[in-house]
Amino acid sequence: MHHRYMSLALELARKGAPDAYPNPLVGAVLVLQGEVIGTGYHARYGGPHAEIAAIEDAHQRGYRDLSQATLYVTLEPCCHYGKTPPCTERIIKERIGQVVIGTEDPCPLVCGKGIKALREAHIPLQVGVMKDQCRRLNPFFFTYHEKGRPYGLLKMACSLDGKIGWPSEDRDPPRAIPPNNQNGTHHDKGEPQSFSVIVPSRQTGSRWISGETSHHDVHRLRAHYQAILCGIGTVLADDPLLTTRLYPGKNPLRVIVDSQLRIPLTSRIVQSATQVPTIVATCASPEDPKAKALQERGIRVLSLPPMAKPQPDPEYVPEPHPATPGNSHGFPKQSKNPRTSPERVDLRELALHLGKEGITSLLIEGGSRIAASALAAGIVDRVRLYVAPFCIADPAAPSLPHPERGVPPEGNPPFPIPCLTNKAVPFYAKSPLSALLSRLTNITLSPCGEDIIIEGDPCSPVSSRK
Ligand code: AOF
Ligand code: ZN
Repeated sequence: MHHRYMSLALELARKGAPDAYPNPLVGAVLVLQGEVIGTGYHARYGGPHAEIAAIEDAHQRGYRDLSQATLYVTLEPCCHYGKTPPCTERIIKERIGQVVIGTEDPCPLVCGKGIKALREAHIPLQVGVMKDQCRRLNPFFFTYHEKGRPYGLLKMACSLDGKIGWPSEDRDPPRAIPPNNQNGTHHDKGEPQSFSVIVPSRQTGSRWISGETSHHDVHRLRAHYQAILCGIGTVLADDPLLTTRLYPGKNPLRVIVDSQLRIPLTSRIVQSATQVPTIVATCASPEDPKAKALQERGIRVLSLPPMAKPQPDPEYVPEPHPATPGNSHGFPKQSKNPRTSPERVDLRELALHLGKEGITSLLIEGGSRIAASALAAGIVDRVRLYVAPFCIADPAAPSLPHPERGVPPEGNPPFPIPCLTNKAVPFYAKSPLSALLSRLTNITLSPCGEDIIIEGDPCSPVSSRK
């Protein structure tokens, strides 16, 4: 019985996204003698809380006496004055008969104190009904309060063979057209396609790997996130805007990781910084003339200490990857020769800093390097891949990052993964996509136009780091 009403409260809560953010999504249901007499959810940041909305709804429907009613609420009622008065006071004032709570509120202002206040008012309570679902409803809110950093979603688009772009000399290739459909009609309207190696055609299309539907979906996703992180490599290569212009929603704070302040003053990011809040995170000094020039254009320059470097090793020689004996083109470790690699922004410090500024959700977009660094820094809670239905099949094209070994250098063959038979390892089994997928858990698949969205949580040890 409890499950039925708590499920309804969960369903209601979801309607609050994205306008309730960065507050949690919360739903509430009032039940009297088996009948739902009031429902509510936290619909917008700064607006009434779910419990209050449900109480008002019951009153409007003519139910004034709630002393026999049970309130189901997905999150512990608050007991503090924030943008609204404490829900506990209202629950006590209304003399609500019983309260069933999904999960405790991790916010230090509440955190058990709401439950205590209701107990002290002698209101019968049940806590922890559908606790897991109620926690999973708010990954941003719980990650932020429990880890002190935003929830990180790493989003990338790739081809079936794990390529995230075309070789650098071919920056503007068209979207792929299968070889049996070279007359330019779109492949999702034609015959079922065989998944042999499909060579991108140069006749029509755009430079996007993912399709139009995925492109829209990314803009929708951006509207749900408070901040978006991107590396300078992507800014230099694509000159992106990183806004939600294809979806009605708030633009996230843009955070560009640019350790050496290479961002061009003519880039679209800099040009639009007076309209869209933007941070450039760097190892350069705030006194650097380039930092000053950026600040004059509306950018916040955040100078962070560089990532601690491993001690320089005078005997350093690049190691071939153990899986490719004798192959001097194996993956290098993520940091190259420590004597020559430039200072890099510590993404973990950056995430903690964003947490201190109240950022609860971070969409990580960008190239293989930023993705590999984010995974290694333990700031990725979920990976979301838009997988396009073709292969790029060009060894010189950049690939997805290896979850542990960093970025495969362009031009090198894909790494082999262990194979149970002695047969030749099929092309896909060698793909960086399979390598990344093998390090994800809780995988979900969903169609997105002609692409497939694959999501998963990075396995420990990467995700277990706080
Ligand atoms: C509830 N019900 O529907 C929500 C709660 O600034 P305020 O007043 O909106 O308070 C925000 C805090 O209240 C938020 O950090 C979280 O701890 C709690 N959210 N509590 O009882 C609700 N949205
Ligand atoms: Zn409240």
